Amino acid sequence: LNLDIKKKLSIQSNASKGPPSPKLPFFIGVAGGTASGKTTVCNLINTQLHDQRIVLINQDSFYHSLSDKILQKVNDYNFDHPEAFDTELMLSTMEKLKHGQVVNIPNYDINSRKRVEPPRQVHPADIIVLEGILVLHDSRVRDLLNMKIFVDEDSDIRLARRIQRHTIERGRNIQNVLDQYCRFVKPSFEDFVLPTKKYADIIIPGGGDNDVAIDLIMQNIRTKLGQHDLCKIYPNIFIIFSTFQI
Ligand code: UZR
Ligand code: MG
Repeated sequence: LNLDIKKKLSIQSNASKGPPSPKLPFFIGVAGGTASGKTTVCNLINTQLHDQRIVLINQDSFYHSLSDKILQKVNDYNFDHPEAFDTELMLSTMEKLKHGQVVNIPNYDINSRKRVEPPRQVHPADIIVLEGILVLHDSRVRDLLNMKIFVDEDSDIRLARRIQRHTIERGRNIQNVLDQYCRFVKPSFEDFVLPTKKYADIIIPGGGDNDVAIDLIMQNIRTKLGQHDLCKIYPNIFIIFSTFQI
């Protein structure tokens, strides 16, 4: 039996030789309606995981650059529709990050509604947080995510926050904000954003103000990160444990 264990262990040690496998990042997706508290949740995750290499990426960076023709009728443009985003580019960018490559994240200028230079260069990290209203919409993007979060908040609270954000902070006209909300933001939320809630691993009621939910998520991320790392560094660890049980 002793010989058997030694033999098995020597197989294990041989198997673990060779170049160390590159560390795969842990992907977290944070979705939810406009002004639901997504950014607050992402900032809390970022602050609490400061001991890790963590990168935040916003889906807004992948908005299509609008042509001057479309800009002439910008009030008729639906920024809350899945097709408003360059999802192919977002997907390929995430895949590159997964394989440890440096990527360029487009720099979307919310005032001109165009991509501007220079893009943001992002190096591979331990944790990548992807935030946006529709990050759970595309199944290929969902499949890349190790943890899917949906931030839930009452529609009236979200509307109140959105009015405040768009009028006071961005200097827009209240009538225009309300028109856009009723024509595009609300219907697209119901048609495209809300249906992605079913894909979430975790739903946070009360947005970023839910301390208990944030604590639970942090514990879960740390546990999952530990498992994620162990499996990557020691792919045979579970076989070694079972060997000792003989
Ligand atoms: P959050 N958005 C703009 O207001 N202007 C743009 O050029 C691009 C996007 C808005 C978009 C969406 N809607 O509701 C919101 N509109 O940004 C998503 N109209 O961002 O989740 O932070 O609210
Ligand atoms: Mg936000």
